[in-house]
Amino acid sequence: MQALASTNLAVEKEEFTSDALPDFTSESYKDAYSRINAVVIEGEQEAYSNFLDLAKLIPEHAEELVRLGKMEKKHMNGFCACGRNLAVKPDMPFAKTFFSRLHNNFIEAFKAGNTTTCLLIQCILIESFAISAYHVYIRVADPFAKRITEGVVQDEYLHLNYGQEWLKANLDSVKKELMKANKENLPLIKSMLDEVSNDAEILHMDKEELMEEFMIAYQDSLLEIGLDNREIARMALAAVI
Ligand code: PL3
Ligand code: FE2
Ligand code: FE2
Repeated sequence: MQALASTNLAVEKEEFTSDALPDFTSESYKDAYSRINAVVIEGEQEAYSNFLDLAKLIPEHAEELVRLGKMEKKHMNGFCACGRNLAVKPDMPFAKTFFSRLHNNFIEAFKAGNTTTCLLIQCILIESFAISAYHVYIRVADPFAKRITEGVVQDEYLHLNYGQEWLKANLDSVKKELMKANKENLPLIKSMLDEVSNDAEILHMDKEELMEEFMIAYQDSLLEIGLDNREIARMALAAVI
């Protein structure tokens, strides 16, 4: 009786402890991975095209922005390889819909020449989202994907940093637009996270941990841009109200 009880306990621990690695070959893992992998591939692809657009908005930094954009293409290829390695076909239609609202907001801002909004969407929100997701994923990824993701996450800090520095240098004149763009787009990040949290859970990525990592990257960057605690708190609240 006692032996049975302790066996059950061991099984439970194996299944529910989030630091245990998932079974990368199970059907449920591959099914969830088909959407998460697609989201990441689509995110990298859109990031590439967003950086090319940013190069047009900030011609004096065009060379640097194109260089940053090319990194995104490499990231995309890396994540395509991760899917292939697990014999998973990414669900690209799902990912296109997943990004559509944020993508439309970026395109609209680009067409209107709203550089601040474009930088907030790509460099602050999307890059913080990527950094948080990749950090959490690295802890529970298969060895091949872990190696790829570790390389990618280093680059994402350069992307975050670019936006941060530009916004910092222009803060006085862009603050109002920054606040407005944040109010419109941070809630989209929150609902995107909600939308993939069940799939992420199957990959052993904890939702609270994802939110925590996101908030760290996001708030750190706002602090670096030069906003004060009250302004940062006000901006972060846009995610919950
Ligand atoms: C820009 O460099 C990259 C844009 C990608 C954004 C991806 C966000 C991913 C959220 C999905 C949550 C878990 C994924 C982790 C797995 C690789
Ligand atoms: Fe990237
Ligand atoms: Fe990036």
